[in-house]
Amino acid sequence: MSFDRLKISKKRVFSGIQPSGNLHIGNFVGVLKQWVASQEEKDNIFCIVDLHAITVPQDPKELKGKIRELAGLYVAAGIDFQKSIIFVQSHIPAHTELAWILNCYTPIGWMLKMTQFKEKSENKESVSTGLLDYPALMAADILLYDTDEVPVGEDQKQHVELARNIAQRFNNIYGPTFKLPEAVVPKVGARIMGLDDPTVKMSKSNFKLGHAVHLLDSPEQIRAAFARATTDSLTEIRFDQSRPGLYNLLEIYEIFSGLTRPEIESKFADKNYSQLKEELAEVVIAGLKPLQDKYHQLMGDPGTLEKILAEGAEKARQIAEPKLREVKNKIGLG
Ligand code: ATP
Ligand code: LTN
Repeated sequence: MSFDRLKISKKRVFSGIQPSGNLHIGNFVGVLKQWVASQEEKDNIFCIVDLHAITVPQDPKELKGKIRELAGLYVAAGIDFQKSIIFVQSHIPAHTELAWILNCYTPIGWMLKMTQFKEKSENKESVSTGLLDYPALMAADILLYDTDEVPVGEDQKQHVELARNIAQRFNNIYGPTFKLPEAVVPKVGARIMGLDDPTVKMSKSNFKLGHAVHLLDSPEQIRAAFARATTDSLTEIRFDQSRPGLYNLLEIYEIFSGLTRPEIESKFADKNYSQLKEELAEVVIAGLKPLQDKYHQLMGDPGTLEKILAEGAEKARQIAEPKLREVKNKIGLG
């Protein structure tokens, strides 16, 4: 068996993305690239968190398609299912069961403080209890697998800290049960901003034209999105955080080109914004091409993906179920 569960010296990594909306370059640089880079030295588990997606309304047919699409994108981005576990959250009932238990050890005030809940519930007529409770399910995801590290974008740090607090509280009552996880946020690219509005995070659930570059966008769509990106009325091209539109474009360029900041600044010293946007589009198109090719190849062969997900669920179950049993025993259930 190429998957070696006995290498306990490796750090356990768990992370997930919701199968809602279209994956964008923020998700790619903020998390997917990190996941792929850590495959050799870490023991990775990557989840398609479909139960989190239903905290806001979803069309059933579309959701089903999005789950497969996201699994395909994980593999196309370079996650090797022989080295890492890839699985769908709802295939393992232990996640919802532990989430319920953790709920009962989490003060409601902790949930009400979460920035994501405040943002997502703002100005909504009706908000599901699931949206408020979302971090308990995320804590269950993480704690079921004795996770050491959780690679996420900046916006999810608070949820990982909450998972840690819940774990600590449970351990204080019942003795050592859960490992205390840590969020790992990339130095560059942890928060790619919207191209239409560089004051908001690029987001899968923002469907405004020109807001994001999606991983499966055509070269024409990518060129058009960058061409209309919001900048400012100045001319000098340099990394300056007080000019958020330009800074965001340069940060994307930095990640996709692999050049250093001084190299980039000197490259664009005599160029204007539209030249930067054109070159940026080309570097992103080239950077996404291998992923897109692999994705289309994989989706043409549906059996392979089903097999990857079935194997992944089996491996995940072998870790999650004993942990859940341990928790239930400690609290007097079962
Ligand atoms: P939504 O807006 O629907 O909540 P999202 O774009 O935030 O979606 P998620 O599924 O919530 O995407 O996030 C997947 C992962 O990508 C998370 O770890 C998150 O922190 C990271 N991420 C999301 N947006 C960005 C971004 N703009 N820059 C860097 N990382 C990001
Ligand atoms: N809340 C995360 C997705 C998510 C997750 C997790 C990330 C659900 N469970 C466990 C890391 C670990 C998000 O919205 N990006």
